[in-house]
Amino acid sequence: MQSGEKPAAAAEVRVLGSWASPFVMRVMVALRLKGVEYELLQETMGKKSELLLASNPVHKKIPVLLHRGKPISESLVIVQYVDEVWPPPASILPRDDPYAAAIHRFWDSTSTTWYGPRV
Ligand SMILES: N[C@@H](CCC(=O)N[C@@H](CS)C(=O)NCC(=O)O)C(=O)O
Repeated sequence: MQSGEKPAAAAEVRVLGSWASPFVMRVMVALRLKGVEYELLQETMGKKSELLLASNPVHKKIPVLLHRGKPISESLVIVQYVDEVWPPPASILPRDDPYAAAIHRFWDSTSTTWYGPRV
């Protein structure tokens, strides 16, 4: 591997984002909890890249997760995807209790509305 080249695992998972965004932070925390290697592609605030516009044409916002080139938008949708794709032992939502998982999702989206992302 040449210097500066990313390992194959990180190349599979890219996050379009910025360190300054709590929504991006939520996605990075989820990936780290799962031990998933990823590459952060920094977006410049106020200047949206062509990749961002093509990957999230509906909202044109960060974060976007690119998994093997396929884009997923909205931080809570991304966290759920990460939880489903990368297996336990680390689990973000309760797997064996759909009611408990629904309550978690309720408070996650509600706290985002009230205070911004908590996780
Ligand atoms: N509901 C979205 C919110 C994402 C969001 O608001 N991202 C901001 C950065 S913190 C953004 O991209 N703002 C640019 C814009 O509004 O054009 C999520 O949870 O991912």
